[in-house]
Amino acid sequence: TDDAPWWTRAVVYQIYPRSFQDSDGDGVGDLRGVLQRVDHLAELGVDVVWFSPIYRSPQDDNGYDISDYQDVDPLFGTLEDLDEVIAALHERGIKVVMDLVVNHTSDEHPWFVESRSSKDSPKRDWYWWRPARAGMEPGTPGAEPTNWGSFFSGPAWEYDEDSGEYFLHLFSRKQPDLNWENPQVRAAVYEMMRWWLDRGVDGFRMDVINLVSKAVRPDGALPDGISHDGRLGDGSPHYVSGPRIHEFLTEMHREVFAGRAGALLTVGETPGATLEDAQLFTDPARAEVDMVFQFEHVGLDHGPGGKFDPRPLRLTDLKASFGRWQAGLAEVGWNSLYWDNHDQPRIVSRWGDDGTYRTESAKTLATILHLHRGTPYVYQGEELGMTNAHLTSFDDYRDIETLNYVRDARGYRSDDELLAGLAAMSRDNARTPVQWDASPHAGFTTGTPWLAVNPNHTEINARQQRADPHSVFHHYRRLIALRHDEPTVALGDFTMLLPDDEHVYAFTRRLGDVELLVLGNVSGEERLALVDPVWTDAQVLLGSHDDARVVETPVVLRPWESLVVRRT
Ligand code: ISL
Repeated sequence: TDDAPWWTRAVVYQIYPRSFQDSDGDGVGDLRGVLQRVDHLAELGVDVVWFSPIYRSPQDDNGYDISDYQDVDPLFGTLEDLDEVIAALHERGIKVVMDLVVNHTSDEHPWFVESRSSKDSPKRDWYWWRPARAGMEPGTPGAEPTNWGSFFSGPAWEYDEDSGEYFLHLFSRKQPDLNWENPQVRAAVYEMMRWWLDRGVDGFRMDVINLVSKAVRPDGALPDGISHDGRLGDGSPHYVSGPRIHEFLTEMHREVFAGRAGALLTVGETPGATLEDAQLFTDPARAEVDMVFQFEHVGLDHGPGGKFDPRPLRLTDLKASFGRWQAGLAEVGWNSLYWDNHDQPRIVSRWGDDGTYRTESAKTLATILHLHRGTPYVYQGEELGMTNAHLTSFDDYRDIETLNYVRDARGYRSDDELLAGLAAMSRDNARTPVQWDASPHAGFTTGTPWLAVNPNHTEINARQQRADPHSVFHHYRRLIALRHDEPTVALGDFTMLLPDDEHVYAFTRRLGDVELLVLGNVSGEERLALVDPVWTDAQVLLGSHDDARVVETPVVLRPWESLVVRRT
């Protein structure tokens, strides 16, 4: 176990800078704000901080639309501020991972400005320019080169009148897709990545990296997707983990990481990736990435109408999914473990109870996740048990995915239905400012926050929780310490128990002579867990309820109670 990579014992903390801490009163979080809060991160004990994008950007998608990869947006500060942040984190033994958004740039990036300037531009081929569908009048409905829909509603093609051609954008029309078929594009990306590593960063979280290879035909055409309404089709089979994706990642590894890979952390964000894809992406022998963010579990509560039509989670589905990924990446590869990020609703509201049992359910969901085999990710505020925003009006939302969806869906869903879908699933739920204290705007800003602070900050905030040993914060701190101190958490084998139980999540981890049992009651009622009598009188390492106890079998679990038990 001594030769296992360092990140098997590590916990990563994600900062979404816009909502973390504002230092200058403009209502938007910034890098000097991060400096004010490094002690919070050090006390929590995390090993790595991943920063969502702070690069120059028109902010159409909150920085995931980049116009200069090698500068900091004035909204967040300067390159010098970033150097200070990196130094302050390094001083505390915390590594820094940058977001790498290279499936697309902003339409205001000089590369795209040049590419758009003329059909003869030397950079024309850096993006996906295509003529109208054969026999159709350019710019008219249905004349797009393919029927692909964008992730952010509407077609994935934007018509450019000046040249009479369309460009591809899988996300917003201000996020044109780069053409990775062109070797100059790849070389420019790798050069930029080396520049960041030379500046002292410790790795990358690679935005939608499994979408960069498109299934282009030898004649340059892109295929239509299957369409259910005769209009927009599902193009994903033609760009999710496309034909050259492994070739590109191997090349990136060789060109950027070779020689320094051991000290770095690389994680690919891979929506739609299957377990089989992930085995290839994360097999160390192939030298692609260390781990990926897979999306299977965060899709389990999507209904027939998609993410904004949610249905209740069945715990047995979650167990089947996680159990399969644990087994599938046991021999080769590695899992990343997450509930939350800036795109997902808050876990305590989603699959926990953000009312009566908020503290207990936040702790229990955290325990279940962190005791799996893989590298856990904590999204800012998750360590406080922050809840969804509970917004009640369309005007309160800021997220482009949400706003575009509302514009489209108003034609076929009632306002009440829509508002319920957004309240449950909108990305803005995760993006309300971090709740530092009970003061106005929660200590986040002295100005007007870009997105309203959750009024529950008077009860849920970092100051209160740091002072309370029974808080969600201290539970996360203990989980992180447990991963550092107990090799079985990092490297033990995983065995799922009680796969058919709809309320109790149960599994063991084993390394050599040490075995851990994890039990979590994922419900608001008392539940009984039938476990092997060998666990009788075993020692509880960590519980959601602070009255230390030993195990009697069967175990009676109080509402939302969880236990981590150890025996040798
Ligand atoms: O948020 C989503 C769920 O509806 C996804 O479709 C999401 O857009 C997808 O996971 C890709 O996410 C990443 O790339 C996007 C950016 O908007 C997200 O914030 C980012 O995490 C485009 O860069």
